Amino acid sequence: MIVRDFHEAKNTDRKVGAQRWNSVRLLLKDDGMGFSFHITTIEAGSEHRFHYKHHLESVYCVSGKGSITDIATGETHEIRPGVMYALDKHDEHILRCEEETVFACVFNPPVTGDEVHREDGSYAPADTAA
Ligand code: 9YT
Repeated sequence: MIVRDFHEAKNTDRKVGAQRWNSVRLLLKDDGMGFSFHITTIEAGSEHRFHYKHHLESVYCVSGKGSITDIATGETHEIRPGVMYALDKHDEHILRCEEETVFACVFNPPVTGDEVHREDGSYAPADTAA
């Protein structure tokens, strides 16, 4: 069994961040679960364009307020606590957070821990360098 405390993990290199977001990766590829599990916090008043071309991701809003726009369809959905979105088609999207917003996120295949967003908003495939 693996047991980890977010409040401890956030003070280690499990916490990564870039422009106006941070993410505490509670499970990574080397944990052998077949997915990674992250708690992501996005700053109030920020907007992010992501496109996980090589990963499937589902995201559950724990707290905060915002919206997500599906670039392919132009549809915008409200994000509030209790809402989940799943990027089942590797959907390119824009995430806007009006308030600081906290998400629980799962990636398949799992993130290794070294990924940073590339110019196109993606992370590298799991079997190549970040
Ligand atoms: C909300 C969202 O897309 N989270 C993605 C995970 C985060 N960017 C990370 O851990 O890299």
